Amino acid sequence: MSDVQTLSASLVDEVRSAADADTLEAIRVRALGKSGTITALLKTLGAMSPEERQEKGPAIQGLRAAVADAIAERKAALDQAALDARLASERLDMSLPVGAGAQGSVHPVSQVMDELAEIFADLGFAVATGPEIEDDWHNFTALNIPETHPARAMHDTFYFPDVDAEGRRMLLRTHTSPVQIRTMKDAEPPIRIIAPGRVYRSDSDATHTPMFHQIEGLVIDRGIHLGHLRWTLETFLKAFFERDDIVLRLRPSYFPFTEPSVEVDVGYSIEKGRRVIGGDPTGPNGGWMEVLGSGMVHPKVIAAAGLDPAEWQGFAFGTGVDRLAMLKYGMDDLRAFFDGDLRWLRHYGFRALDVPTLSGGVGA
Ligand code: 2U9
Repeated sequence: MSDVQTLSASLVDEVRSAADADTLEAIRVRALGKSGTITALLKTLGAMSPEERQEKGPAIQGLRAAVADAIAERKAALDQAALDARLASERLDMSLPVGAGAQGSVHPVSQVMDELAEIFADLGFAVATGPEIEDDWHNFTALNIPETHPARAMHDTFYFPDVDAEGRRMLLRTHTSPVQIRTMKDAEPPIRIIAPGRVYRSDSDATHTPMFHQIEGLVIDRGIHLGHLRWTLETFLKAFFERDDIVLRLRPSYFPFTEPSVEVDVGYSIEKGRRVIGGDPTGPNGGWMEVLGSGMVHPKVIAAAGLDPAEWQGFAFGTGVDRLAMLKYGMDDLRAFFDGDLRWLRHYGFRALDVPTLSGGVGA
């Protein structure tokens, strides 16, 4: 029996001084593994006479339990030490002020997208997104844009050379409207969404870049009319430009996906020698600026998305996010948005912690 006691004492000693998890595991395998010393002792019990087993059994079982307990205890201590070391080395003090050397800023496009999401969330709109690589059904056909429409011409749309598995032509979406088509097909009305994102058109000059950002909105419900459209856009523009004296002018227009279609102008005026959105557009040097396209969703578009146009009506609108940013924050060259020039970003960028909120003033 003293053999068992000696073995127990020496194994428990070894376990207690194991410096790391690997050493501990090696001891466990050597003692309790398939061909371990304690396992071998346990096996001898089977060959013993009942009397001998009664005498030696408790000692051998006690040895196994003592070593197993010691291993569990040591393992817990090693795990705790490892966690403490990790916590100490990975510590982040979230209460530290952002230092003078703080790097990076929020791009005006991201800032404006966040502002728009905040404003429309307050009006009950969810944000919807979809793929930038689309097929021509979602991008054109469902939106009542026939094969012969100029928007489908090669010079406007970036087409991929191959068709997809179902034989559809693939393209870079030219507007975010396919997102609304997908939502109408997937969700039950009523629907209130905005769809912000990148869109692509083969066009490039001082006011056009081949990629730009759009935001579109869609409301589908029963009994929706132009009055809902007008109120929504007026409420949005007042919140976005942070002024109450915003006046809207709705002009008849044409888009294939809306009927009637309306272009929305916003009044501007001159304040302290600068042109600003808001104020009296009929005053000296005041005027109107087009900011949005919109209209009542065409019954053919409602039907293409699988809804009954006799039951469901809606309005939709669209505008350029980059242009909204330029109007609000005073940039004059669209191309600079995508140059990645750090001096421009430092000048026009926003601090990462200045998250737009309605209560704080969206563009605070
Ligand atoms: C669905 C139904 C209708 C979205 C709309 C406009 C008018 C519009 C452009 C203005 C200039 C975007 O920045 S721009 O290029 N947009 O004028 N967009 S109505 O109409 C939709 C969309 C989806 C299902």
